[in-house]
Amino acid sequence: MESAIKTVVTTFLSSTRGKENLDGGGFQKLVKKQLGGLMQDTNCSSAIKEMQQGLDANNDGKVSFQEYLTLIGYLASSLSQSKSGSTAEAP
Ligand SMILES: [Ca+2]
Repeated sequence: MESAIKTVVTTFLSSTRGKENLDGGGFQKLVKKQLGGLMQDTNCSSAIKEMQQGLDANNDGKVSFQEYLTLIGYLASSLSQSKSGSTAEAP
């Protein structure tokens, strides 16, 4: 559990390369490199861009740590639904 939380944090920090927010390119890289197994459309740059816009709560064009956690929460939630045998599919 602790190592998972550390991974979530360090993955974000290494992707921003010292900045506070992930820019579009950093977000593309993060999704393509780290989330290909959990998400569909990770090879499609326009799908990732749409996802980024959906996460961008304050509309600054970047993904903050809070906005990134929204994505992690969403992925964790859909993973837990699939593991618990729910028939609900991710939209
Ligand atoms: Ca933002």
